[in-house]
Amino acid sequence: MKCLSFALCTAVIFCLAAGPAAARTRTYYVAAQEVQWNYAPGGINKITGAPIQKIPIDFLGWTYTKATYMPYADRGFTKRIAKPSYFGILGPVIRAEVGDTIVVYFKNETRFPQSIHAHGVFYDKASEGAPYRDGVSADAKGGDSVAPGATFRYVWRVPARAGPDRMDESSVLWMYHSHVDEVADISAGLVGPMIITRKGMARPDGSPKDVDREVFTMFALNDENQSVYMPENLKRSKSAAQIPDAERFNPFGAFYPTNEIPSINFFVYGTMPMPEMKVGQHVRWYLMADASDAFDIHVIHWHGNDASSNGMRTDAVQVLPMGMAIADMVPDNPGIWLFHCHVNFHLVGGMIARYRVTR
Ligand SMILES: [Cu+2]
Repeated sequence: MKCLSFALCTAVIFCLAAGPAAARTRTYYVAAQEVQWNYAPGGINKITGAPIQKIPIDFLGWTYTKATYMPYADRGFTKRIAKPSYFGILGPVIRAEVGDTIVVYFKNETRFPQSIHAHGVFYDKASEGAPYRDGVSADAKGGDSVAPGATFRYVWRVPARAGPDRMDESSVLWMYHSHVDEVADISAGLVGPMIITRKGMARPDGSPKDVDREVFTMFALNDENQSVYMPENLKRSKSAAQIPDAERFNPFGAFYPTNEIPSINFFVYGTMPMPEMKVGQHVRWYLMADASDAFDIHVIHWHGNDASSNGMRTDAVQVLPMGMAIADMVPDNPGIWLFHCHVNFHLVGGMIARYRVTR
């Protein structure tokens, strides 16, 4: 009996000493910047090999003035951190483990007021990133609208309710985005992923220990008509600039649909660089849908391999506007495989990419 008590005490002391990693503050530096973004770099459909054409009529081409969240390594915003090439203009991954605190220094380098509004985590009014009448004075809500050239420090706590629940795997996907003029800001491109990992399950960088490879994708019928930069983009095309306003905003007219671009990470027709993975790896796909309009419903489908999502085996995951889903894949089938939306007009319009599995 004495021996058992001793063993028990030793085990408890060992557990207390080893314990879960101490909560930490994870600091990020993110700037909003304007970019000239080409949805079809190279101009060749990588799925068919043919030149990419805009259907039905080309008014503005494939390049638009947009905005992106760009990560930096320092508070002076001098050392830019490279994002994976397949991210396009998707914002950087912000990570934390349950119990941590996230601090984001946000610098607005665009010409319009912008913000960061985070889903899922705990914030006070200063760090909500969305202006509206809530009975709180503007002085106490500095993050709601960050002026051009200004910097704001967002603080988000990561309580248990921001992390995995019973049906979740070891990490949860949230989004963050600008919310000053929500529709115009997101349509401009200011959106990105945030990953919260279960307590005790995070590597030092915050990624889940039980996952070998993470892939992040945003499916968007990106509505450039609603972008804060549309007036500027319009000036590029004489024929587009001459279209009367009433006709320009007619969703069933000749012009409007040509600026709704079915893309994955802001790429069309296979021009997204291929995410790479190996046979047997535990791959976690984070799947997001944009909020551009009511047609942002997507059926995300993989060829070649299947996945487990929400505890069910599938090769097609559905997401609604601003929906977030996770699918875990252990590829057993090497090769280059299609990865596309199964909504027909999205697929035909360019919402298609590839991924590569190697041995
Ligand atoms: Cu779709």
